Amino acid sequence: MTEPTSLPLETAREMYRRMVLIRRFEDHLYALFLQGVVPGTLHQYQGQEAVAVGVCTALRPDDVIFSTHRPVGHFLARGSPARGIAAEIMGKAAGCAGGKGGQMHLTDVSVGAMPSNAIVGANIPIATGAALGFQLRGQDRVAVSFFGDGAANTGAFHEGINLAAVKDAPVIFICENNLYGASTAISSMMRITDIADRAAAYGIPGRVVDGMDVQAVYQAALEAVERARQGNGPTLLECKTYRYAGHSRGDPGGYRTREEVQRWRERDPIPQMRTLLIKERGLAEEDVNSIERACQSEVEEAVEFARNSPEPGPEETYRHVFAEGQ
Ligand SMILES: Cc1ncc(C[n+]2csc(CCOP(=O)(O)OP(=O)(O)O)c2C)c(N)n1
Ligand SMILES: [Mg+2]
Repeated sequence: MTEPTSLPLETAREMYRRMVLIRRFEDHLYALFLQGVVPGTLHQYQGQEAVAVGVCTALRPDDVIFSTHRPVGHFLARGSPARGIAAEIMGKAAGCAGGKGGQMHLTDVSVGAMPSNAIVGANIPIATGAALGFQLRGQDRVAVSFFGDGAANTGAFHEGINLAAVKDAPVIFICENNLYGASTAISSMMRITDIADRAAAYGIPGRVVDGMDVQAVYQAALEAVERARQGNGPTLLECKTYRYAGHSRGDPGGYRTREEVQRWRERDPIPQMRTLLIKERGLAEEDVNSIERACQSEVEEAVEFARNSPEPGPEETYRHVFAEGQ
């Protein structure tokens, strides 16, 4: 595992906390889903935590992120409260989108997490647009687009990255290559092994990153963010990662072998970071245990809050359809 000596202990500790929070949240939601408490479906993020946390740790509060149908990890990593996310997933009025978005359409502009977009690839040109807005206003803010390997085969990927490249837009493209787009293996969708190679076609840097190593993701993201902030344009980072769950609830993931899942689980980013904090950074095991307990309580409290919250009233139906005060 990469261990940059410059990483402050507090940052490493916080990255661990956020990864554990995501894992506990997703596991808890899955259990509730099986009990019939969670409506709709879930697209879960277990296994990919190092990507969201590594990238979001490299950002400033005034930067923005654009997410996908699998947004929970990105939102928790960005600091959006677990309560609002849990309530949104349960369709409650206290949800971060007022209960009208559901699991795939989280939004929390207060932390720079723009409305997540379930149309595969669609946030790529939108993030480019936000970045061009920052550039036109002379701001040194950056936009991040998270998307999957499947999205890398959409027209929006080409259009969004190409435009960002020619305009030197301050945007970072984070491709989370988890080897599958729903049940389709990447090997049957593209001839190349590394999606990062596509960056060359747009004349921008492209890098492959170990998406199971939170510090490696953080370092790569930090460089890309600095490059964008200084006006030198976008970067494509391909994070090699894996989702432990099926594509969505109801997908048992039978298109993957047990051995493959096991191989990736052996490289789980959370125990890796736990070991590093204790063995290399000198954190007491009890400190790490207390981080984990605090995450568990935060998740349980958020879910309890969400379960006890009311649904949105009928008067909410037409709110947020048109801009108010126009
Ligand atoms: C344009 C579009 N086509 C198809 C779908 C249905 N769909 C939802 S998620 C998904 C797979 C996306 O795979 P990937 O981009 O690799 O993201 P991952 O689910 O692996 O995170 C598909 C095909 C969609 N939402 N949007
Ligand atoms: Mg995928």
